[in-house]
Amino acid sequence: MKKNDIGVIGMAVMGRNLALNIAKSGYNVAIFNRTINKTKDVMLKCSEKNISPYFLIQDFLRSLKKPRRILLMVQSGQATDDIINVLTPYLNSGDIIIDGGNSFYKDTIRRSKDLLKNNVSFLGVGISGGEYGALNGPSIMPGGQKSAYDIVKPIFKSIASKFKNQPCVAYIGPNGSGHYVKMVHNGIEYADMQLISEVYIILKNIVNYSNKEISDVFDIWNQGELNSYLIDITKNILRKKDHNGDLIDYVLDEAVNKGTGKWTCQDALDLHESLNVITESVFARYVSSLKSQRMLASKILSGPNVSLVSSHKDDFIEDLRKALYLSKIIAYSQGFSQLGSASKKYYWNLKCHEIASIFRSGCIIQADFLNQLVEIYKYDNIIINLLLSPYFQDISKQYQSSLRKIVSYVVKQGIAIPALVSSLTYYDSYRTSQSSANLIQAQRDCFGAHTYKRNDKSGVYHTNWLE
Ligand code: NBP
Repeated sequence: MKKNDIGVIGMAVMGRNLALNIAKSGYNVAIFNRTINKTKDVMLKCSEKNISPYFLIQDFLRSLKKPRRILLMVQSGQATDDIINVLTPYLNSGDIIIDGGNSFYKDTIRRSKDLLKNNVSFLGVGISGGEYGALNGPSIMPGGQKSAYDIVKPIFKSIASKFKNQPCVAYIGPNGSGHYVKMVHNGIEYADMQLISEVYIILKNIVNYSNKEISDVFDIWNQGELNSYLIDITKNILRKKDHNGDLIDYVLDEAVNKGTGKWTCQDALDLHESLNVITESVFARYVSSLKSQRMLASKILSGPNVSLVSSHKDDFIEDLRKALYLSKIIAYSQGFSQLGSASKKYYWNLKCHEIASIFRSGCIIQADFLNQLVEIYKYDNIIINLLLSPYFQDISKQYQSSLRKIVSYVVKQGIAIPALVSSLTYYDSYRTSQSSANLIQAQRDCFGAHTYKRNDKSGVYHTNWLE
């Protein structure tokens, strides 16, 4: 009997679409799901000849070519450990487990170590692009043993999205690095989405534009330097109708999250990375989820009346475009700076130009401006901050006053724009040669004898400040 090239476990939306994508690429695929009805449902709906369903894990594993390649597409966390425990007794030396879920990178490091004891390879693979990407071409971020990656590479290259004919997959590095890059990718995604949603609320509440007019603005912006997948889908979302009018007006304003943004921020704190744009974007989702409290507070707490932009609308919208672009650059700078720190801490040797390069198609944060990142990192993989590269320096010089104008105008209107404000705060903090931290050091030394350094001579000092 013909053996399968790969097995996919987990027939929810991502697993089934990846299995179909792999089968479309000409590979024989075995599929398995804990609840057998989902496997039956895939078979009912798919016309691919080279997909075979299995209802017993032993049959599924027996059907695979050796070394066996098993792609897990199950819920991250306990479910992933559970399925690995189910598989472990049947695995042989050389078999490869590929975790394509959004697993926490420290879990990946642990699982990798555990499985290696039995000579089983473990790849922690970030897969981005949602259900559409899974079916038609995702961006793939594989981490783990290079020798195991080389065995699955042909499959990944066939199914990945293509940017100018180049597959959006690149070996990221050892153990948890692939999942780490996916985690930070998701953190950047949170910031990108939050920034776009702040621009939407400004156009709606301050420019007084209809959804159609806002959509038209995004459409125009999408033809320039802001061109990206997220702007493109936003343009389309704002045009979607239902029987009551524009569907967007009926979507409850409570943003949900699955935790990858939170992990990115937690890790940034450990690495001492200033990740304020992404962190504020996570907090913004948390505040949004307090809908009933917000409804109550809206009746109790006061703020200014919104004064609409009536004259110079075009100038205001152009400032808004520049503010969005500069803020987006700052969010990506922060995310990539975090990748640099993690790379140093874990000795991953991350190649930022390759990471930016595989983000250019198939994934949620794909954007034209990633071409700039690729060029910058090709030239200097360890640039201390993207804002210091000649290209982004230039944009910052030209656009910072627009960001400033937008932030000050909108804050005066009492409309919350945490990500735009954080971008400007970061920008100004980063370019300050003399900050207020001297006072913090003095306070620390005053109440806790924590000592301080001086700017006029070397050494460590303590002063009895209150004497
Ligand atoms: P879900 O994250 O909703 O997971 C559902 C799958 O996990 C089902 O197949 C379910 O089997 C299986 N599962 C669970 Br729950 N507990 C299990 C257990 N103890 N043993 C075996 N299987 C178990 O599916 P998804 O949205 O397709 O995502 C799959 C993975 O890909 C996740 O890690 C997710 O974070 C990641 N991801 C998702 C997206 C996206 O856009 N959805 C994008 C990128 C990455 P059952 O049918 O028997 O309950």
